[in-house]
Amino acid sequence: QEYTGIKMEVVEWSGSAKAEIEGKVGGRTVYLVAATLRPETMYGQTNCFVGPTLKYGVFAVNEKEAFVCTDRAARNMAFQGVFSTRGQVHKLLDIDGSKIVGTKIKAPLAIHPEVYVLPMETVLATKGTGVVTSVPSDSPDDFATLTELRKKAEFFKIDPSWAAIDPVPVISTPTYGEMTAPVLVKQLKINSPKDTKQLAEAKEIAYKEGFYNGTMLVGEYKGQPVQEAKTKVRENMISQGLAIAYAEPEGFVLSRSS
Ligand code: ZZB
Repeated sequence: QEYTGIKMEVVEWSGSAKAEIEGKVGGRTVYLVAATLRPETMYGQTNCFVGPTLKYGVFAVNEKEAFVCTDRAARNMAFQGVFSTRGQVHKLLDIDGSKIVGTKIKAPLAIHPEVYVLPMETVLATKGTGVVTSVPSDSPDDFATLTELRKKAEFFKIDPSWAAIDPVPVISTPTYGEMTAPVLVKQLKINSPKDTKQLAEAKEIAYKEGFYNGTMLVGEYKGQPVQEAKTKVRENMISQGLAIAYAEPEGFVLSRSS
């Protein structure tokens, strides 16, 4: 899989992360790196997700920057020329996903430029970077989780203001309009992030509809087909230093049967 790793710069650490990080990153700018297959949807980011029970590391990229992702992703990055010394991982510290929740970060290209990190129980440690940027307008998983978090903020130990940004229309499709994911979640009667079977089906439909029939509603490629905008947005983000290329051989993704 050829992912785009979106660099989400930390603006303000959560209280618990601040205590852990203090004095350990040597003045580096720290980014959460979110693996996405839909770079053209980045205009509609409303938050970011980490797995609350997953373990993350903060890894030095060079003297100036550090990335937050899983150990597994850092090892892959080391062999893709992401870090200053090829093949070498320089971990600055370990940190639990639950402690990163509540951190305020920048969301590159997004209409809402600053968003918060929220917990998502279905984030897989075996895929991507373990960090997922959230686009609830076009990702059924993101919409289902955001809806659940809003309903039960206290249970999930989040401040409701962290989940306050509503889905933003970024792509229009002939069948589902400007809110592909919310429409599919309703049509397939998805009530919670635990409805994994229907969510997998919704994701498949949303991917196909967006890719083959979607039109950009915002941004530099407004009015253009998603098929054309996708690679252009990706390349622009990478050349502007807002994202990195992050590849993952299919065979490494243990959770997938295909
Ligand atoms: C933003 C986004 C916007 C995404 C969208 C999807 C959609 P795949 O096909 O299974 O590889 N993702 C990335 N890493 C993880 C992880 N570790 N655990 C769970 N989910 C993860 O799926 C890749 C997509 O799954 C990624 O692209 C990411 O969410 C999420 F409008 O990033 B995406 C219809 C999907 N729409």
